[in-house]
Amino acid sequence: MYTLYYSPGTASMVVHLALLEIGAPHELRLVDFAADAQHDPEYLKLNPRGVVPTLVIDGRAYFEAVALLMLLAERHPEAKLAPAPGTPERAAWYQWMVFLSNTLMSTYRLWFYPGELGMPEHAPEARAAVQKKIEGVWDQLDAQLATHGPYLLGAEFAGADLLLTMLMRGARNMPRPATGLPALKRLADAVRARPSWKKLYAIEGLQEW
Ligand SMILES: N[C@@H](CCC(=O)N[C@@H](CS)C(=O)NCC(=O)O)C(=O)O
Repeated sequence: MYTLYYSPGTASMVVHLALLEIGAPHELRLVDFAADAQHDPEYLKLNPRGVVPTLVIDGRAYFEAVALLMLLAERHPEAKLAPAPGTPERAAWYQWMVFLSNTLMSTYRLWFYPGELGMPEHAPEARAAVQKKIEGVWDQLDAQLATHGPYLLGAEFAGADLLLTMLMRGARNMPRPATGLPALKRLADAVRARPSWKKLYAIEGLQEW
């Protein structure tokens, strides 16, 4: 049994999607951002940075969405969220998981939380720099998918595609949404058609995108 601390439509989505893809029994605990529950002292004991997701396994809490996705893929190989260990596809899977974490996820913090840049609101140059970095990653990914897609690993869907689609969703209100690029949109459409995506929308009460 897993316990996932989540907030609808946030970085916890990818872990929730993985649990649904696997069909693993799990309990959901809402972290109510409106009530600042992510900074509740009890929650901070589980997740010291006060963010979601947190996944509790056998009474022990773990954090970082991409690490949790990797962990679930490893614990449930039958769900095929990752290619078999030791294969070139597995190597590419590690590559893209870490790439998405290092490039988009870390930069999203700077876009959505200007306080992390030490400013209450973005100075125009800071906003432009963060936007440029994100858009450069979309261009790279679109080129990758156009030549080696339709999925990040080529012909086969994997957990990295759940992560990428969640991140595309996060960019839906940015000046240049990722789905404006054709190969990225094709991948997003394929992932949004999956039963896990639809089920998550129903459970988390999401509508847009
Ligand atoms: N790198 C972290 C990022 C998590 C993160 O930024 N979560 C956001 C939601 S998308 C959050 O909890 N924000 C609440 C806050 O910062 O107060 C992870 O992957 O777990």
